[in-house]
Amino acid sequence: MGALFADLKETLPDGASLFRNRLTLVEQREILDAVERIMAEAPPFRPQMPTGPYMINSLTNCGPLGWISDRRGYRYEPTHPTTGKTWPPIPAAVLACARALTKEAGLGDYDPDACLVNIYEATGKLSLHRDFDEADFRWPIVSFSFGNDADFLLGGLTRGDRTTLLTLHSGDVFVLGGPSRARYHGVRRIRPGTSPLTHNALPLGGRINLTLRRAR
Ligand code: MD3
Ligand code: FE
Repeated sequence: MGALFADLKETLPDGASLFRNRLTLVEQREILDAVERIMAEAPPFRPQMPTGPYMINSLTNCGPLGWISDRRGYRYEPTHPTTGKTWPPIPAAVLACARALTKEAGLGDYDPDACLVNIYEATGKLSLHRDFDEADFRWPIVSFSFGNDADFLLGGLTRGDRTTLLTLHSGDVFVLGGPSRARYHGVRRIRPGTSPLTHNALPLGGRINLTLRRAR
């Protein structure tokens, strides 16, 4: 019994819902087509952190607000740091999927105003952090994964808390609400050759992650 159904439902903490393989390959390609257009209008950049070093992954944004970082700090801005143009809109299919799944997760209506596009090269990673540049943590974050698998770490409310390793696959959608919204998390590494998906928007051996947020 346990063996047959063990991997059908993963045990996740309160407020975290992982919708495995929610997007078909066709849907993934359509969203990456939209990401490619976003990148053409809002070129990916590697932000400098307030502490000095540059981030490992490049990023861009879509939606009314975009997350940026420079020597002055982490924040949301309505315009791209180098082009000065407003960010392109969030693709309708992404918004619709995020709204459907937050509802399915029991988290009610969702009205995100920011979408961060994280671009991982084959060697990309993201150190353990919390997302707390947003005004109201009652809004969930919804994450979409594309390309190679990511070894993802979900921690607790304190940096030193033990972490759980989850592998995020292309087509997975992760909803983080409730008390899990404030958890530490990070990406330990990308697993090369784990996705059949190739696309102009995807770095060779890499991965793209979209996170929708309500920033203000
Ligand atoms: C758990 N991105 O952009 S997505 C980030 O795969 C970020 O690119 C990772 O962490 C990535 O800030 C992880 C899944 C995710 C996003 C936000 C969370 C997990 C989270 C917020 C709280 C707890
Ligand atoms: Fe994060």
